[in-house]
Amino acid sequence: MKKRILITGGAGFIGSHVVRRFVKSYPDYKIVNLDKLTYAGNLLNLVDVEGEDNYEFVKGDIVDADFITELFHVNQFDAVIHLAAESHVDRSIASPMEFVMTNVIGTVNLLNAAKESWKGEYSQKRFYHVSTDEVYGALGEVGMFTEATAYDPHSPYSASKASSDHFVRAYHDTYGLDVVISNCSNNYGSHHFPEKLIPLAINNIKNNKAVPVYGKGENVRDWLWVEDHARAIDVIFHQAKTGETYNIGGHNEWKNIDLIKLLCKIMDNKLGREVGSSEQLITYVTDRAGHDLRYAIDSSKLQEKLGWVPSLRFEEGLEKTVEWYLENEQWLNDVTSSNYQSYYETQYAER
Ligand code: NAD
Ligand code: TDX
Repeated sequence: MKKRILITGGAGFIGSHVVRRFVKSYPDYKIVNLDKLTYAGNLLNLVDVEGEDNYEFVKGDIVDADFITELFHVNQFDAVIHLAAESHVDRSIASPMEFVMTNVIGTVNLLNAAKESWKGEYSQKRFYHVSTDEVYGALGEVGMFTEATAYDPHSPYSASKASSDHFVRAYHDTYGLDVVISNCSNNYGSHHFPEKLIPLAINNIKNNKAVPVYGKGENVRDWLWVEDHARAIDVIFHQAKTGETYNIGGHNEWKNIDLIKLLCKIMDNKLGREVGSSEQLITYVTDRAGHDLRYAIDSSKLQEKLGWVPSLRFEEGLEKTVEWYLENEQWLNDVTSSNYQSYYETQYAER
């Protein structure tokens, strides 16, 4: 095997796309997927690669420092691609401590294990930290986040991700660890857990349930096809210089309400419903606390230096996404039948 790569959070939404891409594209890499299998981790996301020789799944918690140290000792990794995180903003408002533990302490545990295990060979190793555009805070009507934008996180989620980014950079500056960070905008696509806006709306429209839109629906997000994110991670992992940061985004800004209306149209069409019927499910609910108005990513550095460009138009990607959810009813039933239901009831009961 040419490289042994630890991918954390590989059973989650983006992680499963990254694991699939690396296992299939690099048969000479050994991919070890470490995941705690929280409510968001689902091994059904990876059934198509679970039998591959170059793939191994390990269940474990990045917050457990002894376990992480031992894992590095046994596996002698060449690189880490770190995606494991608590990722949902609303959950971070309800329970911030879990975000501190996994996103901050978990990341520092991984950095410590890499620092110790890779001593004397930092230039041949790489620690890739996957982060978010939310660390930059919120934009007004104009402007975009660049790699030089100052951090200004507002939610416990984005504050925990910002903190982890700072630790990753500190380990580069202080100890010389080879690190790379990317900050990506909102992803969408298959295997997205239905607590997030797009899969939640698809699931609710399908079941003729209210589609909750926070506030007036005027917040803007910049949406990227998840497979384009996985491809960007591949390119950056292999080509970025040590210590570099790359923004990843789709140049694809949508007001939430416009996005939901487009989704309603696609769903009416796919479900053979009368045009306009799904829109009647839209229900305005109490706004998210500290709700960032607008995110927009300037990804020109990635496009110009490494030649990455998004591959799909949003309308096309959204239609493919809807098709995936309608064709994978069992997946949706499995994830909505357990813990998720009680979370859903608590989250929306008071709105
Ligand atoms: P997700 O919630 O779908 O998946 C997270 C995965 O991490 C799950 O499989 C979960 O079981 C695992 N995990 C959580 N805590 C763990 C722990 N303590 N130890 C080991 N594993 C643990 O998240 P996602 O949307 O796939 O996001 C992946 C990464 O990408 C995160 O770091 C997130 O901040 C970042 N990101 C996400 C988006 C987005 O739009 N979803 C955008 C930009 C960046
Ligand atoms: O029911 C809802 N109604 C609603 O109006 C939900 C769940 C969300 N929203 C709004 C809030 C946001 O403006 O839709 C927008 C998107 O919300 P989320 O899907 O929760 O995503 P967001 O908060 O933007 O964060 C996502 O993108 C950046 C991911 O969850 C993060 O992990 C990533 O870092």
